[in-house]
Amino acid sequence: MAKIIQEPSRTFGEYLLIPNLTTKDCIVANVDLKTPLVRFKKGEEPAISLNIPMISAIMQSVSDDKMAVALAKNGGMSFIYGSQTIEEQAEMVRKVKKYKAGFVISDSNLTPDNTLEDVLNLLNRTGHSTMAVTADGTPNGKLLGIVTARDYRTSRDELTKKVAEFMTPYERLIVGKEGTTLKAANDIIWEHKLNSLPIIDKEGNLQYLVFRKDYAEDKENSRALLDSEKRYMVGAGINSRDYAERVPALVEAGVDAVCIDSSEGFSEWQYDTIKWVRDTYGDSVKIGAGNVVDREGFRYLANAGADFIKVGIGGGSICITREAKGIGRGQASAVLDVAAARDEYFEETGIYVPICSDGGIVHDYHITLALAMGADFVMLGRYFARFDESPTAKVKTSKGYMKEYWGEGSNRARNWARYDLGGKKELTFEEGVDSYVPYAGSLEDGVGITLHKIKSTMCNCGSTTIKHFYENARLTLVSATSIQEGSAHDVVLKDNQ
Ligand code: RVP
Repeated sequence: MAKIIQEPSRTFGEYLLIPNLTTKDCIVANVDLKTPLVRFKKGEEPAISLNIPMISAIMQSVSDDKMAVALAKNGGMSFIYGSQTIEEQAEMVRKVKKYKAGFVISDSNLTPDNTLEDVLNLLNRTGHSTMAVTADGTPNGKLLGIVTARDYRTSRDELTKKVAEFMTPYERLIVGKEGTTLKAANDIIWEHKLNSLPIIDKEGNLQYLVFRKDYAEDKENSRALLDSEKRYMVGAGINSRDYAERVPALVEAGVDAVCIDSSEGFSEWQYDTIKWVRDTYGDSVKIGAGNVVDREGFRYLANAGADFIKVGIGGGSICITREAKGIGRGQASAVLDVAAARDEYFEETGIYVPICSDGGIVHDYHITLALAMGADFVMLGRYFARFDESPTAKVKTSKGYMKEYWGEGSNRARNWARYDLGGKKELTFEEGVDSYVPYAGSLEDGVGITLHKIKSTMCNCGSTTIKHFYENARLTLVSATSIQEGSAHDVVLKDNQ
């Protein structure tokens, strides 16, 4: 007979925190959001900790190399999407590991044979007015010149005019040599009143561009998530089908952690994937698994050896799994249940397996609630998709600027490996939608505000660490009427607020 869990499955919006005593040392500046990413034994330190409890979703519309750099700079980690070829994904990981603050790999490149029309199209696509002209049009080809907005006039020049006729040619460029420090590059920029400085290798191939505006990058961000060689840390999504080829390529590219990306992770396929990683690499490759929503799912993956376990089915903003398949659980109930299972497992085995609340974060305070309920960190898709650094187009709509955001189970992404249950290698029905999210500026600004809110609430609850917060948090369920009381009410708002 079917077993019915009598307690309804609940989500974050149904809870509020009750403040605890705020002592005088409990101030925002004293809050430390450091949190474990991977399993560790009682009394030991985890091999990897995050500096902020936020990771970005394994999605085409969220996590590429640019997002990974921006998030690692701010203390979190991106898991680069796996619904692309192994080579493309490994290349993104490599770019993050090779990233040098202030040194940009040129993303707008031309050959001398391109035309002014090509320049304008490229400008439209990337929004970058400085373009490198290389012999083969690649970012690391032989440098032949540079085109900036100062090199052409659309009112006078023919659209068919060749780049070779109006670029600033190599002979007239000031360039830096490979190995130049950011400080030295900036000195050259200032001395010659340049906007950008190409850096070339001994053969004259373009390596990087250094921009005047990036000078601030020189200053170390104290939150940055760095490996032992001071490179940004980055994760990558994998699936339970091609792991024997994908994982070695990612490891070779320098990945710090991989995570099996699946809408439902309580499966023998995940067990086999984790086992293969352990048999091949021992503990040296860190692997997350999921998603699960209950104690049974957690214990299965913890016993398999997962380094962290993701929680959540069907709560994602673009996710229609619950409608399509009738599986899932309210995100708050899932986190509470799995957190209890993690604590029980720790008591029993002395091994702490961190859990990640994945999807369904609508307001910043939902992150705080997830931490209070026992999540060690959260994974966010919609939240990060809104920022400049996400890989998708910024579009002007009647409702203002938007960024595109689509699910991995949508027809647009067609990530069959995430949803397939051993059938044909294709997406048979959609479990996600294609959408817009309101554009929200730079990641650094957005994350800064979110972290400040989380820290403020923790102070209200008398905590300066996530562990203390979880151990002492008091939550209350809210009624539908008291939810109404929570936003502005019984006043007439001014100016369409
Ligand atoms: P959100 O942050 O609410 O946008 O949710 C992001 C999460 O949604 C992802 O981390 C993933 O678990 C899930 N997802 C991604 N694609 C889809 C889908 O197409 N159904 N769901």
